[in-house]
Amino acid sequence: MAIPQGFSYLSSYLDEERQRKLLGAVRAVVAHSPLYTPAMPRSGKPLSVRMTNCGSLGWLTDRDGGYRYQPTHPDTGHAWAPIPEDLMRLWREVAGYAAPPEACLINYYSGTSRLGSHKDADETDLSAPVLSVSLGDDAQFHVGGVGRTDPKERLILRSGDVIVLGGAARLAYHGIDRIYPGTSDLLAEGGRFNLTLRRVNLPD
Ligand code: MD3
Ligand code: FE
Repeated sequence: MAIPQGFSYLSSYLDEERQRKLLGAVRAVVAHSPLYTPAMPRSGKPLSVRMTNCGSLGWLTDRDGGYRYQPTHPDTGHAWAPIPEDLMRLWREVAGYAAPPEACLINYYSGTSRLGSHKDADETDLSAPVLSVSLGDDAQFHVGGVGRTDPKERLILRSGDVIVLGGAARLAYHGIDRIYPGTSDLLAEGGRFNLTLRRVNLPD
């Protein structure tokens, strides 16, 4: 099966020093905006991944409001912290898109978390790529096509890997099947952070 056009996998893009620096920045964001447990629209079924954000907008989901971007944390009501400069630099290095990201969704996976197949389409600017950074334990990732039942390709995402999702890949179904606990020493508590940088609104 073919990985969609516009899927760019930068294996081991971040060396260990850069991963540690980025992790420090993630810790500071989480101290300001704690990880919360998102819930599915309507059913309220909790996701097994915990989430927070940084940037002028953050993506979230809860039972009553559904999927959306908003400028404040759902529990604290505070504005999200700014996107750390190291992540803004990474976007300029690899995104190939002039306007800066507005949102950085931070997902935290424990050893038993997964993320079901979905596509990311809540953004107005779908011509901008999504940029993904993996930190911590290995994860089995799948990516398919623009249809839910299109054939899927699986690969292992490791700490320091970066993916750029542009072009047709931007609207492809994807998800995380499982985490491989104990495969990275980066996080003392184990598990995995995934950061996704997103442009939400069309640039002026
Ligand atoms: C392919 N995150 O936050 S990152 C998400 O590892 C999300 O936490 C996963 O899916 C994670 O929405 C996968 C890789 C990724 C991110 C966005 C994509 C792949 C994508 C958007 C379109 C196609
Ligand atoms: Fe996604």
